[in-house]
Order: sequence, then structure tokens, then C-alpha cells
Amino acid sequence: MPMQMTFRWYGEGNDRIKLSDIKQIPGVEGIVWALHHKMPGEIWEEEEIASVKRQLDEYGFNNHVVESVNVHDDIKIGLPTRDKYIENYKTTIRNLAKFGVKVICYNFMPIFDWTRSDLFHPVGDGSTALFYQKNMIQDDYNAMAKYILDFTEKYNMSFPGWEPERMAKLDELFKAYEGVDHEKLWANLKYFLEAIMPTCRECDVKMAIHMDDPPWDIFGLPRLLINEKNIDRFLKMVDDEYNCLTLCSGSLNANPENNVADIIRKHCDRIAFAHVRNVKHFENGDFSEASHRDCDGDTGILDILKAYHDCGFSGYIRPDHGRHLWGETAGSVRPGYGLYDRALGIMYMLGVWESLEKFDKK
Ligand code: CS2
Ligand code: MN
Repeated sequence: MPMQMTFRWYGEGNDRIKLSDIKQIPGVEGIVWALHHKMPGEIWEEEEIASVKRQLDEYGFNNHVVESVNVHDDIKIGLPTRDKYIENYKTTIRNLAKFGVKVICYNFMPIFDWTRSDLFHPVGDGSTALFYQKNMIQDDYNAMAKYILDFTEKYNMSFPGWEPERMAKLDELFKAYEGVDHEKLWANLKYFLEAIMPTCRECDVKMAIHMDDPPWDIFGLPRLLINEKNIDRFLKMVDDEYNCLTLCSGSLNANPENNVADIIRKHCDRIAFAHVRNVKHFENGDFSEASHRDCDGDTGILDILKAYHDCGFSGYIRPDHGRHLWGETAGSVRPGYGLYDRALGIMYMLGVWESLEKFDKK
């Protein structure tokens, strides 16, 4: 089976991009979706899942990949209440499987999902992109969260992983994570995965952990999925074909020492979902997101696509963050998730892939 191109969509009423727009991008087979109104730990009900499936069916898109079913903090912290949330998670896996879902992308980052200091940073060609200024993400987590939350409030949107209800209790959350060091977090991740693996097998649903973004500790919170060594450890720790990766090239390569193509060649059979994102590094450690074209960033997109192709990758793939183009401004578009640059990214990826198919046959 060849790799399957997908596109992330935030849902009816939650995304200005329409399924009918996505339908016009060549090669898109599936929509990467989620129930974005759900809090971590809540059960996803069958009727809610069915309703999204109906919308996607209308356009002939598959619903095989969900991003994300977020993991409750109590599971990451390792509180006794975690077992209740793990049971809920299993119920959600079963409900999703009933409607054909094959892969669940999730992350295990304490408190914060992806973190940036500027959501609409000029790239230099008139477009903007997500930007990380290292010295702005150092000690004041409240200031960073305020920047993001002011943005979401101003433009009346919510970001996954940045639920205002959770962010309102930031100090409390940081207290709850006291004592959760790297080893404790590894142990809690293992506990969670071992508990759900039988359900995944029974339902034929792969759990695909997303890489930590950025791939280093922030604000004293431990991060695990940050480099090849830790990915090796993760896959060995729960050595199960249902314990997989969402290999996000941009998240990993925010640290220029991470060679994403090498990791693909090593672990291709455990990559259920590929995120392709290009990053440009600056000498002081800052980074900007870039177009998917290889030479526009430093991530090695051509090497990455070649590695997937050489390995016979047959999983799901999508363009990850793109720049904001052609009138896509704060308020009119979700940061990183405009229509145009991701569509260009797809055409670039398919162009490379199809040339490899035609001219690089083994
Ligand atoms: C995504 C992540 O937008 C993004 O950066 O790649 O937010 C991803 O959806 C989550 O970390 C997965 O749980
Ligand atoms: Mn990603």
C-alpha cells in the first residue's frame, strides 16, 4: 500500500477552511480530525464521532487518523485518579474503532503543547510563520501563556492543548507536576501505554505519539520525545506494534542535531503517521517555520521523503504547519494551519514522491 496523504481540519464551525476547499487539493485521501470541544479525559461519544464521519463521507475523505485524543494531566503526573481516565481513554479508542479510525496521534508533554513566542512572524517574502525566540521562553511561563491566550481570546478561537480552563490554573498545574522528573514521566507513560495496548490490539488502532515541540525541557518541565536516543528507548519500553510514532520532522529538527531521515530509516515500521514540516535555524538558537521546499529550511525535506520512500512507507502523512499567505492574517486563519502553504506543501511532497516512484524504482 502506498503512503496516504492527509490534511488536518479543525471541524465545522471551528475551521474557516471548508472540506470543499480541501477537496480541490490533489491527492488528499483523508482528513486528520478531532473533537476539539472535548477536555482531556472526557469520553468521545459514538454519535459525535458518527457526525464527523458523515461530513467526511460526503466528500469521499477517510477518517482514519485522529489528532489528538489528549491525555489527562493526572495520567502524566501519575495520580491515583489516572485509572479512571485511562478507562475513559479505552472507551474512546473502542468508540473510534467502531467508525473506522486506525491511528490516534497524541502527545505526552506536561502542561503545554507546542510553544512559540510569535505566531505571525514575518518570513521576509511578505508571508508570516510561527517563530520561536529562545530568550523569550525561559522563566516566565505566565507571560508566554498570556501571549497565547490573549491571542485565542481576541480572535475567538481555541488551540488544542491550550484549553483556557487548564491555563487558568497554571500555577496549580505546575505545583501538581512538582516531583515529576524525566524518570517519573517515563514510568507514567509506560503505565499508560501498557494499560491501553490490549485495547489497541483488540480494536486494531495504533497509538502514535507526537514528538515534543520544541524538543527540550521548557520552564523546568521534562520532555521525553526529543531525540533518537529517547525514541529508541520509547519503542523498546513498550515493544508493541501498536505503540507507534507520529514522526514530526519540524518538532524534532528544531534541534539541528536531530537527523530526521536517519530516524526514519531506523524506525520506519513503527511510524504510523508522518508530519512533514520544515524549519529554519538561526545561530542564536531561534527558529522559524518555513515552506515545505527543501532549500527554504534546514530540516532536509528531500532526505526525509527519500528515506520514507526507500523504506516503502505506507502510513499516513500530512503537511504540518505552513506559512500564512495571500491575505491569511491573524484572525482569518489558525496559526500554522492556513490553506495555501499546506496545499503547496502537498504538491511539493507529491511531486518528489511521484518522481521517486517513477525514476527511483529499486
Ligand atoms: C501539531 C501538534 O500543530 C502542531 O504542532 O503537530 O500540536 C500535535 O497536534 C500535538 O502535539 C499532538 O498531540
Ligand atoms: Mn507535528
